[in-house]
Amino acid sequence: MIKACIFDLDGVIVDTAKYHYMAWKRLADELNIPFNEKDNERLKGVSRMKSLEIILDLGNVNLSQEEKEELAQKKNNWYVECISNMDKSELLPGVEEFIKNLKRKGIKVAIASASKNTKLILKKLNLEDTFDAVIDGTMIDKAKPNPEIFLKASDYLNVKPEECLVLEDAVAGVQAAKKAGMKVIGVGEKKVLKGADKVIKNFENVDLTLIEGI
Ligand code: G16
Ligand code: MG
Repeated sequence: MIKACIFDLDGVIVDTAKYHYMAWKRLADELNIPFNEKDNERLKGVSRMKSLEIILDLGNVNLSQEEKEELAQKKNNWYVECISNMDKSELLPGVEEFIKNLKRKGIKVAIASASKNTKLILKKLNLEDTFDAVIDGTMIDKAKPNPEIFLKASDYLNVKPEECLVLEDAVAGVQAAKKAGMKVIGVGEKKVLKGADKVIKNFENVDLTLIEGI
């Protein structure tokens, strides 16, 4: 039986990917590296530094650790500027109602996001007091597809991994959840999120029957 649901943030609760893209695109343009929306798919769910390395690879650019840290910081400043105007209207359709229904049933809810800006985003969305646990990029050493972030969430919630259900939009996230021994519902395209137990397009018209018998 499912006792807790662990939500990814970007792509599940809110679409911050478009803001990440805007900031990365600005940096890539500045570095004269060709970078488009298709390339951007590879950055989803991946850490900030790993994302930068993917972009530098596209341009065959080699930099020192110090230079990379400077660029990652620059991108993050632009990104934070982009999300500073975000509000509740940017919540993905149906997800807030779904979370409310889970809580009414006594099912615990958590966030597990690679983003180091998770707390800021939850504040902007007015969701800072909604979750029983929030595990973000500042609290983990190993990024998805490593299961660390989900195991930490199950630990904080005091719910066994096999009683946790993860909701994820990224392939790396689905793999991480499976490695953690959890059930996983993919949010997005069935053909992309092959490893998930079930896949939904979004949370519109989704009720708790989704998690029954999973
Ligand atoms: C999110 C995004 C990733 C982003 C990562 C780190 O992960 O999907 O594209 O690179 O956070 O973000 P930041 O630069 O804010 O630390 P998730 O796990 O919420 O999908
Ligand atoms: Mg995601």
